[in-house]
Amino acid sequence: MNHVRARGSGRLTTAPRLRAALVSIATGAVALGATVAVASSASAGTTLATSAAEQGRYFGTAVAANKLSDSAYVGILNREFNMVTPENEMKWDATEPAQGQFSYTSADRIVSHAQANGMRIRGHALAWHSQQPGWAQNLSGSALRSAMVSHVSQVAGHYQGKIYAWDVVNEAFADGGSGARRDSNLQRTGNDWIEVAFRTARAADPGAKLCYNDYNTDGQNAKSNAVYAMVQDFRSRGVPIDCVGFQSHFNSASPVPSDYQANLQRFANLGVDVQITELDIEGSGSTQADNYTRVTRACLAVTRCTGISVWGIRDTDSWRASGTPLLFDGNGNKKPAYTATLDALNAGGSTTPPTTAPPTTTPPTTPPPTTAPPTTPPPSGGGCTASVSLQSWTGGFVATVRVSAGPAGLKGWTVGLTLPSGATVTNTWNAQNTGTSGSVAFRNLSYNGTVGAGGSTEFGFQGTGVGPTALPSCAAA
Ligand code: G2I
Repeated sequence: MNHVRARGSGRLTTAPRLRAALVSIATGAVALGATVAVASSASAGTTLATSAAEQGRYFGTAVAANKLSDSAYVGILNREFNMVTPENEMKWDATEPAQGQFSYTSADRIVSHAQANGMRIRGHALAWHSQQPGWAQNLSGSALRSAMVSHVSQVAGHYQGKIYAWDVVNEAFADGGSGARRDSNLQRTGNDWIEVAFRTARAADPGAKLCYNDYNTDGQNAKSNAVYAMVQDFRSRGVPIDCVGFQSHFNSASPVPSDYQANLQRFANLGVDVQITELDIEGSGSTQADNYTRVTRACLAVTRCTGISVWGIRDTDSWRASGTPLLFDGNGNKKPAYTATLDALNAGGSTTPPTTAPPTTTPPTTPPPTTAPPTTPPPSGGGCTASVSLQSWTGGFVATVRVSAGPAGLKGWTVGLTLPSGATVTNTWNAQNTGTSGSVAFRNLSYNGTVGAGGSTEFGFQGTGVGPTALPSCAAA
């Protein structure tokens, strides 16, 4: 059975047919053989990026565009990291300094650098009470709401297809025990501003994971409980949210919480990815190193923790440089915290080797039964299967379709889907559709037709009306 890990596997409490559609739908099943248990062995990664990749994670950093001319900085960046977050360049004040006039030069420099060096990009941040341009600070009510929607749509649209995950909304909850939303001009436009931002971002860049990002939510407390309740509510109502970012700015006054891992896990259990988005830990030496170890281990222990980003490269690059919170010193030398992080990545997650000897079994003395080869033709579908996961809301949906190759692999594929009456495809990515209602066919593009044996690829589409509930068909080209 296909396992759909894509967004949209969240619970819907509306119509049963929608609920049914959330279950992975597969057809044309091809037996893929026995599951192979992969034991994770000790590895010898020598950089943060490669060691994290061996654990199925990324390792990222905040990047400042004006440092891309510093060769020492770029040398470390290119060697150690495979995800970048523009530290300030994608914020509202940077990207829309005058209303309706967009300025992408600095952010584009970072995006180009990342793309040229095989790094992915976390977008930061579309809607935030802070670092708003002056003109937005002076707006309120529906004028501000429209300006926010336009901003989210324009910026996410500009970077459509280039962003791994967007911090759609940043820091929207109050500190302390109230569990309330933070008061801000955005909050005063109405409590639904957050979900409106997420829906707008999804429409503008359906392929990006959409995250809520905050600080002081790293352990279980009133603030993180409030975020948790929001994410749970969004998932139940089909508001498109895929991930939660935990900034993880730590120091002695705000240490790594004892329930850090448990807190990541409870969010992951809501069906979202979790990411450590702005990690820095003030201090030095082995104390700092131990804290980095704890954070790294916590992420590795949570399957849906997809990666870790630190908030800068060298201590001198940090927004709080005097606290020396990063992995490299001002001269670019690796600190004990670096070695501890790398070691924790290389040690992997819950891979403690068994201490008991494996049971010794006497080999069977009778020959194994010989089974005749199956006489039934392989299931239809020409060597591929397709499964759909849906993100639905009243009046619309986003469908993510996973195409999985059978044992022969694929050189091209076509997925057929029947849409319920009244549904229309408005936007497709990573595939070309023929038809927009009724029976719709989706064909691979030039870059994703070839899929190795047992491998898979994803495409998606957005539509109005109710999303598909019928089984998709899949055929190899
Ligand atoms: O404050 C740490 C981070 C907390 N979470 C959200 C992040 O976006 C935030 O990043 C920091 C940047 O690291 C700073 O670099 O956000 C600050 C602003 O809220 C950034 O500081 C700003 C200064 O306030 C500006 O005066 C300066 O022009 O950096 C700008 C560019 O250097």
